[in-house]
Amino acid sequence: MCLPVKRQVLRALWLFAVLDTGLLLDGGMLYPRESSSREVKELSGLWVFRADRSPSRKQGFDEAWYKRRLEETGPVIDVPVPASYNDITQDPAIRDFIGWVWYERELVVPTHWIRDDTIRVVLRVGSAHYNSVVWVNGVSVTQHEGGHLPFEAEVSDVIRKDPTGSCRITIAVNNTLTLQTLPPGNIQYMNDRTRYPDGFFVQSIYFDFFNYAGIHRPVLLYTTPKAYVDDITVVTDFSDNTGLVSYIVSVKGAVTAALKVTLMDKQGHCVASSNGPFGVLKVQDVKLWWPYLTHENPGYLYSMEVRLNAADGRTTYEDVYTLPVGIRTVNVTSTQFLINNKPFYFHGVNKHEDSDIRGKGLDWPLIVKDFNLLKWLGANSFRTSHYPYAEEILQMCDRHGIVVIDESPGVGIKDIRSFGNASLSHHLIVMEELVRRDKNHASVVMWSVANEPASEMPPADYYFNTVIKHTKDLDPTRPVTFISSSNFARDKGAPYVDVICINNYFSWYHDPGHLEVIPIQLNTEYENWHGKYKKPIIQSEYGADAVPGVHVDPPVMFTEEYQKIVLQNYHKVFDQKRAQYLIGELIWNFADFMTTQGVTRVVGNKKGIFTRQRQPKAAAFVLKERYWRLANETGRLPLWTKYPCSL
Ligand code: GCB
Repeated sequence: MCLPVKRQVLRALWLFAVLDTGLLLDGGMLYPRESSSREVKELSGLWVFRADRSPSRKQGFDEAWYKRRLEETGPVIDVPVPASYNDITQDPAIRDFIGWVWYERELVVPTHWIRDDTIRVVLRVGSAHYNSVVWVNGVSVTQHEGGHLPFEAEVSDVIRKDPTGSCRITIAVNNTLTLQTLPPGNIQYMNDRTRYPDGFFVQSIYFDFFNYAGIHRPVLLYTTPKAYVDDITVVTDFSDNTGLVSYIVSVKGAVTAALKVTLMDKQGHCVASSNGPFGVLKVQDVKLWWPYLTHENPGYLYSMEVRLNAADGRTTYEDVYTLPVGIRTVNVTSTQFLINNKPFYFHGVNKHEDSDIRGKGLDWPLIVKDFNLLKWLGANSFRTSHYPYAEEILQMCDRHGIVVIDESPGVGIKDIRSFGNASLSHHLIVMEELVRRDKNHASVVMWSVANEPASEMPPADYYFNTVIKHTKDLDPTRPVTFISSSNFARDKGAPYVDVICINNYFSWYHDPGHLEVIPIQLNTEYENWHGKYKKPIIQSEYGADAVPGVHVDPPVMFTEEYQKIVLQNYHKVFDQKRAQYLIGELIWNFADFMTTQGVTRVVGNKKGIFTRQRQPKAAAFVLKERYWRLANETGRLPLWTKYPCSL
C-alpha cells in the first residue's frame, strides 16, 4: 500500500474509533455561525443581577427566584455580560463573593422562531464560572459544571409556550470550588469566635490567579433546522502538494439525510468536494497552514461548507454550516516538534484571560490589542495557562498563525483528596469537552492536561496516566503533555507525555537574588530530564516579578533590571539547548494579572513583560529583540514583517 493511501485509511479508522471510545458526552458543540439556515442572536449587554448573600447562599433556590422577574424578589443591579462581576462595583463583598449569584435577561424572540416549528432554538453560554443552572421563563433547561467551556440547551418548546415570544433567561452561577472541581479549592470555616466574626469562611485555592466569576463569555440564542449538522470532525494531512482533509459529519433529527461537503479556498473557489457523512477531500496545490513568521502567508484557512438535505417523514430541511479548516500536520520526535514536517521552535508566551474591570470577561478591544502585541513581540505561540480560553481567541490564532498549547483547567491539583474517582471522572469529562470544542482548530497543536499537579503523590500516577491515555484516545493526532514544576515530577507522569514541559523560577523562588545560579541549575535540570526520557523539552514557564517603574542597578528583585537579567541568563542556556532538544520557550507571563491577596503579591502577579494595561516593561524589549532574531534564524519571514521597528 503506498503511503498516502495507508495514511488515509489510518485517518478514517481513527475517526471511526473516536466515535467508539466510550465517550462520556453526547453530541457536538459547533461554534454558532450564521448561514442561510441558521440565525444568531447575541445577548451581550446589560443583565440584571443579585448576589445571594443569605448565610446558606440558598435563598434564591428556596424562594425560587427563577419563577418571577428577579426585581420582584429583591434588589437588583445592572451588570455587563460578558464580564466577571467582581470588579464592577465598589462593594468589596461583591469582589470577594463566594456562592450563588443570579443573572437575568429579558428579550422578545422573533415571531417566526415561535410559529415555525421546523426551527430549533438553542440557548448557548460561552462559559460561566463555575457551576451554572439555567431557566427560561421559569423552566429549568440545563445545568453545567465547569468554568471555561460552553454549554447549551434546546429551548424551542419552552419559548413556544408563550405565543408573544417573550423570553426571560435566568442563570444562577456559583464560584465555589471543591476538592473535586477543576481547578480544585476548599472552603474553610473559621469557628474561633474570638478571632473571626460569625459565619466567616475563606476559600483556599492552590493556583495563582484571582478566582474571577460570573458569565465570562457571550450568551447566544441560535437556530438550526430540526434536522441539523450536529458535529464535524476534521483531520488534515498532505502528501507532496496534495492536501488531505478527512472528515466525519454527524447529523441529528433526520430520518433520511444527504450531505454535500465542499472545500473552498479564500477566493471562494471550490477546491474539493464529496458526498456523504465521511470521506477524504483531496486538495491539489494545497496551501498549508503555517505558523506566524514561518511563511509569507501564515494561517491559511479553507472553508468547508457542509450542506445537509434531510427529511423526517413530514418535512424536508436544509442546513448549512461552514467550518474554517487549516491543513497542517503535527509530529514529535525525541528532539523536535514538527509542523508540516519542518522543525518548529515555540518562541512565545503564557497568558491569562485577565484585565482591569472586566476580569475574565471576553473583551474584543483587549483581544485585538493582545494579538497586536504578540505580533510586535515576534511571538509565534502561546499556552492557554491555566484553562481553556474563549473560542473567539482560538479563531484569531487560526487566522493569524499563532500556535496554541491548549490547557485544561487542571491547575492546583495538590491535595491528595483531589486524586479520587470523582475528580478523575470530572477531569475526563472536561478533557472531552475541551477536545470536542477545539479539535478542529489548526492552531491547537498540543493538549496540556494539567499544570504542576502534585505528581509525586502515589495516586497521581494512575490519575494522570488515565487522563493522558483518554486524551490520546480522543485525539491521537496531537501530542499530549502536562506541565511539571521543576524537579518534583521528574519520576512521575513524564513516561506518558509526548513533550516534557518544565516550569522553574531559578534565582526567584529558589536562591532568590542569585542570578548567577541560573545557567548551572537550568543546565542540570535539562540534562536530567532529557537524559532520562529522551523527549523534547519546552521551557513552559520562567520569569521574575517586576514592579513597573522600579529601577535599581546592580539589579535587585522586583526591579525591571532584575527581570531583564533573569531572562537573559535563561536565554544563554536556551541557545545551547535548542541546538539539541529544547523546542520552545514561553515566558511567564505576557502581562501582569490579578491574584488572591498575599504577602508575595503586590496588587497581583507582576511577572508580566507588559503591565496589566498592556504597556511594555524593559523585559519586553529584550524579548522582542530575541524573538525576531529567532524568527529570522528558524523561520522564513514574510517580507513585510522583516523589520519589526517599522511596524
Ligand atoms: C507557576 C504557576 C503560575 C504562577 C507562577 C508564579 O509555576 O504555574 O500559575 O503564577 O508560577 O508566578 O509563581
